[in-house]
Amino acid sequence: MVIPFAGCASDTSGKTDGENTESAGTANTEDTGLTPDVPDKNYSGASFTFFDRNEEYTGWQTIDCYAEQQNGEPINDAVWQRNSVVEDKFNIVIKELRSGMDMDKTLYNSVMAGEYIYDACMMRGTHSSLAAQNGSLFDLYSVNYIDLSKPWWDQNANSDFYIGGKLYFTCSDISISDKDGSWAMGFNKRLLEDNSLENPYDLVKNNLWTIDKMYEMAKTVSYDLDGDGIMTKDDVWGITAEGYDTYAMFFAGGERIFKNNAEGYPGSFSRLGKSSKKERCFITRHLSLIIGANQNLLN
Ligand SMILES: [Ca+2]
Repeated sequence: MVIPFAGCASDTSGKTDGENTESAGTANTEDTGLTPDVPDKNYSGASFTFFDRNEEYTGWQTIDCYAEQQNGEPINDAVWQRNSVVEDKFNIVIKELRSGMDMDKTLYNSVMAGEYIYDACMMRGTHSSLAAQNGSLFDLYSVNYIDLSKPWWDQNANSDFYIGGKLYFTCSDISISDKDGSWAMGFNKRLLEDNSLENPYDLVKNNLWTIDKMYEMAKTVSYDLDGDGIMTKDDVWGITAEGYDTYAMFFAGGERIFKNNAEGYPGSFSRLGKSSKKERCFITRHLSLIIGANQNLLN
């Protein structure tokens, strides 16, 4: 899995109307009382350009901001329909430019050159934070017509990415990438039964589901199935995972790298920061033991 992507808006002229329009023009007839509160205005055919990830991102290229034409694929066609409605409503032309793994550099060079060709960027978290630091992005709170309190903005992302009284990037319903990148944990019921292990659902309900418990259960079921003395793909593993799962478990456990102080700047290192060095080592070691690349970790 991948850390949820941040949708980064880089407005160039205060005409950021295309952001809050996901539901516009759809067949949704339910009146939620929610409106984007964007004034009717004719932008005389002005362009609004998304800067998106290209095929270098394999399964994570952007597919939710722009569609060239309808092709029968549901997401593509929904995007096309949404953009068409917005284009007609505001008399704008929605465009897309794509880039590979150097998006932050491409954006930076463009901004420094005064080109202002990108209006909104869909970049990975690392690129977003670099772009925020090098001055490529606007503070979303300063952009006209973006109301970050609306429910289509991810309030957790707004809160966690807020720094120094500014928010340079966040997540919203415009993207499905963060939903595609949601972490989930499954378990093998037969292995649990065969090993007379506790029911994970009950452990969760009773607030007893911990990293220690998961580790203990995983060790119980892991064994050298083919008896060759080493653990390989042909054996029974208590956990299979990939590297980024470490981060997911870290954050899902309520941990944060830092928390802002009253002035809105990183001021404390929440639970990890308050814990002793010994405790921090313990947590890190456990996460590494469980999720790490060591092939023998559960042997
Ligand atoms: Ca083996």
